Amino acid sequence: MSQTTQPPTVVISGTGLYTPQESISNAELVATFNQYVDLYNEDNKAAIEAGELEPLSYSSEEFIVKASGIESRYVMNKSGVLDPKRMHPFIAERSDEEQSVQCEIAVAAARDAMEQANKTADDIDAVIVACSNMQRAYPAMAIEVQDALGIKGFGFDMNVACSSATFGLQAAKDAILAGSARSVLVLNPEICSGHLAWEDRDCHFIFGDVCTAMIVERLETSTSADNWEILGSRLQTQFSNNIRNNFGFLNRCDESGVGARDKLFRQNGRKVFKEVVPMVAEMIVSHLSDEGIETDDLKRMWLHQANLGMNLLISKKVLGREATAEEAPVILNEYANTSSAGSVIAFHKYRQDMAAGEIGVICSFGAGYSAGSIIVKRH
Ligand code: CO8
Repeated sequence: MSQTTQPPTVVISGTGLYTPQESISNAELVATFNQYVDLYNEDNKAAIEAGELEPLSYSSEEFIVKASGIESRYVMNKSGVLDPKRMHPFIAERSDEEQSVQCEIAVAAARDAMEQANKTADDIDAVIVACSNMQRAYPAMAIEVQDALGIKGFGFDMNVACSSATFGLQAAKDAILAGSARSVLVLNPEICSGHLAWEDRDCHFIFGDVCTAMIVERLETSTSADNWEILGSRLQTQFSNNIRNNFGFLNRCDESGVGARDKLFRQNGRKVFKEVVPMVAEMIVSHLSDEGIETDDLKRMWLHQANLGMNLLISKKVLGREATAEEAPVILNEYANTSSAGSVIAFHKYRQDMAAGEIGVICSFGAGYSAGSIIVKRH
């Protein structure tokens, strides 16, 4: 007679957050942007009057809050972004012997998560750095972080844009289940300010910088006071050009494109909104149903934080009614869109009130398109 063994219970046993010290309000952002518009229109007066160039238009605080729900964003450097003659952060290059900026913020978030999970470097076998943009091509950011923390084992980078954290979580869970690691550190160091076109009114307000961290391990190895069992994970991708950034190592092979607008983030926000909302709502509903969970039993949705209207619509489609602020917590008002880190910030900040046995979903969506749903239960 064959005996079936239950797969081990995999948990998120700790989370960490690094928040940059500097923050930019919509009022500050718009004031700088409008000064930039005045300078641009003055510099290009002749071409604009000759009809060869379109003048730029002002941005507005009212528009930003109404269209997105964003009120401020944290950044690694404020003075560069708020200089109308510069319009991007100052982040000094460092020598090969110094710790890189992205590694530094990842280490800060990692220490926070390790403390919460009661883990030392010796307990961890793998580091995954999962985010929208890596600071360099190689060596992998994850290997630098691994070295900085004194973790043995292995590390690798992965990029699935805004869904990097959920994809990283599934990769971590799978590594634990396969036995290739006892405990995995997943990091999302998002320095979005470095690849945002601050001169473009359509998107200059959207992004902020942050880093999140998670520890994933077996329940039986956890000594944390706060364990979240991963009941199931589901990932989905569908190719779309509606969110795109063409920055890459082949750029220099065609000088005509170097520094062109397409080498920074750009999107067709309306289309993204329309196409991604139903895709994500259907994914959560079908994932819950396949796991045998009633939507009435879903206590919380830690959704990707891109747009308030989007989150209100997704949570309404999932629940069949409007979600309360507790059911779908919002952090994008303070942090803006922090790409893959958004849903993890929400999970980090808004879970302590939940009781043992209560269920929530960490959900990401963004460029690719890519979407991820991780259903968790408080242990
Ligand atoms: N101030 C005043 N007016 C403005 C501004 C502004 N700042 N910006 C645009 N307008 C104008 C437009 O020109 C337009 O005018 P008109 O009607 O005359 O043409 C009007 O306002 C309406 O503009 P939109 O249609 O663009 O406005 P929306 O209501 O659609 O709002 C949003 C725009 C907020 C972008 C919205 O569409 C949205 O949030 N969509 C969802 C996008 C989304 O979720 N994207 C996910 C991207 S994140 C991701 O995948 C990670 C990528 C990697 C990270 C990159 C880091 C840099």
